[in-house]
Amino acid sequence: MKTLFAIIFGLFIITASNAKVYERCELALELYNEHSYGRQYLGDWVCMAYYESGLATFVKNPNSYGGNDYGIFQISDHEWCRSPENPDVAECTYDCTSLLDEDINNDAACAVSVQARYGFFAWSGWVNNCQGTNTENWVADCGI
Ligand SMILES: [Ca+2]
Repeated sequence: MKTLFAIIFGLFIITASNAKVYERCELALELYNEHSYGRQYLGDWVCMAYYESGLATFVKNPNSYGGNDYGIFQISDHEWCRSPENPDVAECTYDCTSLLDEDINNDAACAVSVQARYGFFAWSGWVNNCQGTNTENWVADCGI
């Protein structure tokens, strides 16, 4: 349902701007080549991002803490980025709005911090759809 909402919302936004939606292998290659993500868990990253955001960089959804989750990795303003709803605690130090643009450099860096603390259990999209599956299928044909 969340993904469906993200896709519908995304289609609406795309008509209004050039906001970016990644292809599956495009994301895998960028995380691997430009952000030094390990090969072993690339499938988990792509699967998680698919179910969290539909691989769209501009998705913003309400979270259970009264704030929002932002961007392709749906990073929360509860702990990680700074939003009007949660202006103080921001371990990744930057404004949540910077997680909605087409440049995923800071998204990728922050997601590593989230993953280091909680593993992929930080993301319900991963828990509900990717955990226990053969996530390698998401990147097996990406040539890496
Ligand atoms: Ca960004």
